[in-house]
Amino acid sequence: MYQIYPRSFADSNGDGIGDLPGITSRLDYLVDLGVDVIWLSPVYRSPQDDNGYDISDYRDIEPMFGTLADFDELLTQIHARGMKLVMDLVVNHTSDEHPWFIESRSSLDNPKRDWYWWRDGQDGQPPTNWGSIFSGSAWELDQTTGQYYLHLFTRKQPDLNWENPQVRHAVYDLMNWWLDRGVDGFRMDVINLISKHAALPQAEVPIGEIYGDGGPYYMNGPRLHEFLHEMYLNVFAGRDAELLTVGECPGTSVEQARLLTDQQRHELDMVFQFEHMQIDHGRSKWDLQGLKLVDLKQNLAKWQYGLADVGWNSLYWNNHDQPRVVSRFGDPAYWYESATLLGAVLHLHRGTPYVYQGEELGMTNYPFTDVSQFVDVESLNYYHQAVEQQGRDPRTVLCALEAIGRDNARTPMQWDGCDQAGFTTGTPWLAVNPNSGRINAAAQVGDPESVYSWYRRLIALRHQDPVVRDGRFELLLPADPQVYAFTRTLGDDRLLVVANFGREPVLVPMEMDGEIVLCNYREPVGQDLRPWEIRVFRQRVA
Ligand code: TEU
Ligand code: CA
Repeated sequence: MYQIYPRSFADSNGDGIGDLPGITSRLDYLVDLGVDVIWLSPVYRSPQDDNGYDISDYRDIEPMFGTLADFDELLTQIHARGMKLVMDLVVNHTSDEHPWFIESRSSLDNPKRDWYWWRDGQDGQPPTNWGSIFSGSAWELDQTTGQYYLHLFTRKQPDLNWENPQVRHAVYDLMNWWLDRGVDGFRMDVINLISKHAALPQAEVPIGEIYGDGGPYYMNGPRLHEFLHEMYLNVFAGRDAELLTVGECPGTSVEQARLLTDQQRHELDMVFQFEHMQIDHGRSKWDLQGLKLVDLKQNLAKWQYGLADVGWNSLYWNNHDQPRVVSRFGDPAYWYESATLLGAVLHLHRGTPYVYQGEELGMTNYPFTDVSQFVDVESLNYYHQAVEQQGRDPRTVLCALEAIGRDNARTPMQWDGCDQAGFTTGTPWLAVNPNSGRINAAAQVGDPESVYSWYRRLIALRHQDPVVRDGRFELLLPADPQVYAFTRTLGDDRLLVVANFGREPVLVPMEMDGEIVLCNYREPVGQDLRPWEIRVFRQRVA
């Protein structure tokens, strides 16, 4: 799956913002890469408080991205090339500018009052002490009726009340509207947050924090499986098209993922979970602690073993919420070697690999130097809360924003080495990475030794080799702090993957034999692995 963040992919009309015709103009690049499915981040009408994850009309296109006619043309062109399109469905919350919320907030007895979570405060305090995932309280006082409404994200993203069957059926209706339009499925935004503990209890306040962590009361809630199965019955059952459902599920365990993706249960096809994306930080994403390879291997293996016989994994390092993996887990001194090693390690696991726009080029984090350069609401909210409310050192907070802020993933796609990287003829909404002269598609497409060509080979290998798709995973050398080694076995065929996750040459304490399938150096030499070297062997099982 290839994720497109429409704002930053390709601008066709020079306003500095990516758009649907821009995407259509670049489809052949995706075909050449070998993409099967495109995941399109939201393009619905939205005030853009959270860059489209705050929807005000589910049945129309945000004018800055184009029109419904542009969408239909894009979908036609995607299908004409044998690819599929999965829409990003954001139904845990809407925008506060959605007509449903405008009606709901208008009075205590409005018929849509119960479509959202409205509660009275207590002694001037919000109904619960929960914090928003985007800082501040998870409750906003509404002057019109003097009640508070729940928003796990920004105050412009009020949570829908899924306890209300009218809400659920309104969502199923809009999902059917898009499937009838020809889309091939949905990536469902934070879908495991839709079932809340209806009593909305007070939460524990972690040491040093202002707000409580309401997660135990809204993550993987009591009716989640019921709601997802009801969604299946009302939307997907009975349709003969081959449809795909991916649930973004922060805080989901392997056990829960097995239930969510067990095909006998008809809930989801796969989950997109976050555990491996939290390996390098403490309780909060801003509390950076660096990566320990042993922890990463252990976590990915846990998910490989956990979903080996039931369920299915999403495999990703990058998306629009995560910094660029070559900057986060790789090594700038070995940019090509670490970018290609990271790609191969991921793609050779069992599950569906996701390529986030620009990852196939080895795009890196942006060299931020000042808080004024950030635009992401999550980063800005955190900065103000940490510095102004909690008195934390602005320089330390800025370092965290620079390393893990979401703007790193949202700088414009680097198409060529020309002005604005070929992304726009205007001024981009977010600055282009200054390294676009060196890192860009034009410089890499057609170059057999580019990161792009390496990703193309990884995707082709998965298309050709059943061992990559179906082979059983086994982690080797689990305690080795620098070598990442594993096998994939299917019948008599085995692939052995051995990778040096570091810039020191390393002696691999095991036999490496068989036919070389992939190596990110010109050719394998001897028993030591060079800096960030990966080798993949095909073996016959004895
Ligand atoms: O993200 C889910 C989510 O929990 C994010 O807050 C993510 O964990 C965090 O940004 C990582 O640091 C989804 C969307 O992918 C994200 O873009 C939206 O902002 C969010 O939901 C609200 O819709
Ligand atoms: Ca545009």
